Amino acid sequence: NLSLEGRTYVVMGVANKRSIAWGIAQSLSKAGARLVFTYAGERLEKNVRQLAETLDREDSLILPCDITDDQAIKEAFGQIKEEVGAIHGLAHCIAFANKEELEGEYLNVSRDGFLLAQNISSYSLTAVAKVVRDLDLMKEGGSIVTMTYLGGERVVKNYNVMGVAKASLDASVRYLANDLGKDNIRVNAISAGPIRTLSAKGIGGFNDVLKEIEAKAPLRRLTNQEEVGDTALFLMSDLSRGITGELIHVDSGFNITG
Ligand code: 0WD
Repeated sequence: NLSLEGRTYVVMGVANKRSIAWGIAQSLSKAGARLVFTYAGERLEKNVRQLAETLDREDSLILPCDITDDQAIKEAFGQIKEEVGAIHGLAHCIAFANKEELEGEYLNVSRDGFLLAQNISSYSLTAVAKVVRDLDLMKEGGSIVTMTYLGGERVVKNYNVMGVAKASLDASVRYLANDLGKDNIRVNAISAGPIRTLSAKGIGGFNDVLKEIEAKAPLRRLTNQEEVGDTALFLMSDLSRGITGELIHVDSGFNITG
């Protein structure tokens, strides 16, 4: 069933109340999950603590974890193991690219900008999955969910270096699913339609993209954090037990249009 009662889930990437990670946290919390939040840096700690306080339960754990730092990842997950024992799922909702490389031609991307986007937006999933397995944190099996976007499957104007990072993230989901399946750990991606968040603001022409969705998507409307959150809930629950290595679009159907 859809209940996550008695289970613990790590949610990475809450920056503010508009964050997709926060939508996921709310869906998981409503289903009875205990949550562990990790945040990138001190700047975000207050936001995350204030948001966590609005949840019905008071046993959330809140920890820093800069995903570019292997030692920081080890420490954060080591602490999670000490405090909660086993976890049953993890939502990875983290991405970054230089703003000036999210417009114009892709081929202008710098080596540093390319590697930065890959590091934060793609490699971080693999780094976390490795630590989760090394620490045997999902010893009862588990579900890892990451966030991707259509720009990794086809050319989306201005998405550029982030599209290349999402393609690498999507491929990582398949390889990780293959590696972790024997431990009963599933790995899937949600490809969300465009949602107005802090990160989305950095993408050139974002408002035009939103208008195009409303005009062309089969459902003729935008998707939102709640819809993504509920799909994450499904992927975290036993109802999705036969699904791994998959990419599910939560985009009002936009990806099927030409
Ligand atoms: O339209 C959208 N908003 C879509 C977003 C459509 C489809 C997919 N996505 C993806 C994004 O690419 C990302 O993977 O969803 C994920 C979450 O993005 P979001 O909710 O749109 O954006 P935001 O609320 O800004 O959260 C992203 C967070 C960072 O926020 P800031 O604003 O501080 O960059 O990623 C985290 C951070 O919390 N982050 C890091 N976390 C740990 N270590 C790091 C880092 N080094 N860098 C960024």
